[in-house]
Amino acid sequence: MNNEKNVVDTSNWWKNSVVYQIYPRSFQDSNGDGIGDLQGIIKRLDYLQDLGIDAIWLSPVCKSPQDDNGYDISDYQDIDPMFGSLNDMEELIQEAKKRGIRILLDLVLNHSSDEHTWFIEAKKSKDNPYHDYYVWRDGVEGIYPNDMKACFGGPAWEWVPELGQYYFHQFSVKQPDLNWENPKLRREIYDMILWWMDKGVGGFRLDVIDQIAKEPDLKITNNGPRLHEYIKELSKETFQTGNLITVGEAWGANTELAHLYSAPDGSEFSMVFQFEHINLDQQPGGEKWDIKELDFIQLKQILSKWQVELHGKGWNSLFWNNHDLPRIVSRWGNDEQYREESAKMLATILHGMQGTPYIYQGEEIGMTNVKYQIEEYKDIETVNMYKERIEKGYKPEDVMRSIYAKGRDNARTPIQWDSSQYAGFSTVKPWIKVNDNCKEINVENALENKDSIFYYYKKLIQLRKENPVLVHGDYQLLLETNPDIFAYCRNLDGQRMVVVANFHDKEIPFSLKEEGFEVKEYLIHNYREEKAGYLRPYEAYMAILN
Ligand code: TEU
Ligand code: CA
Repeated sequence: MNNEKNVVDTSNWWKNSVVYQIYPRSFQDSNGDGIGDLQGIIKRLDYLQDLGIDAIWLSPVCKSPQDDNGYDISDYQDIDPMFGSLNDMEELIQEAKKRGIRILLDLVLNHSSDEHTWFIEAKKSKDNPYHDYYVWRDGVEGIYPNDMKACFGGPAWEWVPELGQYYFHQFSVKQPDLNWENPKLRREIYDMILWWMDKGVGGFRLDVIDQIAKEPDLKITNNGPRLHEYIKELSKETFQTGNLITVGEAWGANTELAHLYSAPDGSEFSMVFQFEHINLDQQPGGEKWDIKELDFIQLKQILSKWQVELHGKGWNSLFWNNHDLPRIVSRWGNDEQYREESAKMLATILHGMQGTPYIYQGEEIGMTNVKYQIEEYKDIETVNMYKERIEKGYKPEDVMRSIYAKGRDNARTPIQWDSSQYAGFSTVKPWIKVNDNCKEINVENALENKDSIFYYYKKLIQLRKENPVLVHGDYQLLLETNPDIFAYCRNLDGQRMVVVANFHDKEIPFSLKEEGFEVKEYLIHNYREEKAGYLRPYEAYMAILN
């Protein structure tokens, strides 16, 4: 076949790629200390190659006191001994490459650890050359520069008595914000990134990148006035010199901003993670812990808006999960009676869209949320929030309900490789408790069952490689007001594909024919055959139309 669309466009290799996210401390322990590590990842590369993914996004493995599980970096050019060494990292990059897999690093550039030498120096005196690497305000102890709050609780300002100054931190006290206004700091960051590129990494995920241009005096956190100026400079000095995939985390993105972030001229990133759909089960004006029922029609509208508005003008990232979010099968699927069906249904909706899909570790076997005792939670966000809300007088059972629904540790329990005591993750008690359901839900079982969620994901990844309509086709939402069905078309050069999904646990009368469509070929289907005139609970498929 000599179809122009099938010519591999290597400069945009990430357009038909699927990225798998690894949270290293929970993936695979190799040395029996109960914490996942780089050698553990190397051991599991064959599994990932079998799944068919193109790249791995590694959550941070650089040197860190682990106040926020590595999102507090004390040396950007070294590996934390907990995870291994620089040699292990180089081995991982090479071993992954042999299997056609690229390694993306997580760049945490908004803040460093307070144990970074930059900060240790910065604290020494106001005229230390590193002082201006961070954000300081003169003041008086106890009278904060303003009332800004940190993401993980408490004020966003921390007093340093030796200097008579406060430093600004959007996250924990141990995560001082870096001062992007300082060109010396920016240059130092670019050199660090070039050093990693030289080691052969395939790209980067940029942590809270929309917060680097903060203006604390104006109480601006994300989307600061100089944000895109900084990103364009960063991109030009680093990424644009390589054939990389870059994805910025941008909680404050809307579709217009995404046109800048993911501009086809490559002036910023390949794409961004946006969170509009992720916030839909949160009470307006509340925090993520203030939960409400998902409005399904709104979910369809939001995801469809992003599809339509970025088509030809930018590029979407597609995800339900990451290390900060609850497990999607528990959140918007059904993790009991219809775990397999609903996990596949959610995957079908996402992988049918235009953009680069991300699979979070364990999603491909339908791992679920957990309900632990409060003492068993490790995440700084969860632990601090629990304390804060209990002090404010919330009922413990209500706080726990929020944690079960939204706590970040839902995503951070060890990967369930088999049914042994510690799920094949480790030979000793892991740093965080294993989900009890590892007896049934595990990789070993998934690989033995040809109808498993694992093989469904494998097929979805393959379909993106084989069907240009999935990569390049435009998007059109169908049945907009239908309260149960998520359906849309993708079109490319006269070829038409349809995705149909029943989002709920009841049978819905539905016939594609009556909607005026005729199936030529099913590409994938989470039930063995059709039931004429109906969609069964969580039934979903992709089909090429006549
Ligand atoms: O998360 C960004 C962020 O804003 C989170 O605090 C998010 O609001 C929260 O997790 C939602 O529950 C990034 C990283 O993904 C996260 O793991 C880090 O803790 C955070 O930045 C600080 O680096
Ligand atoms: Ca280990």
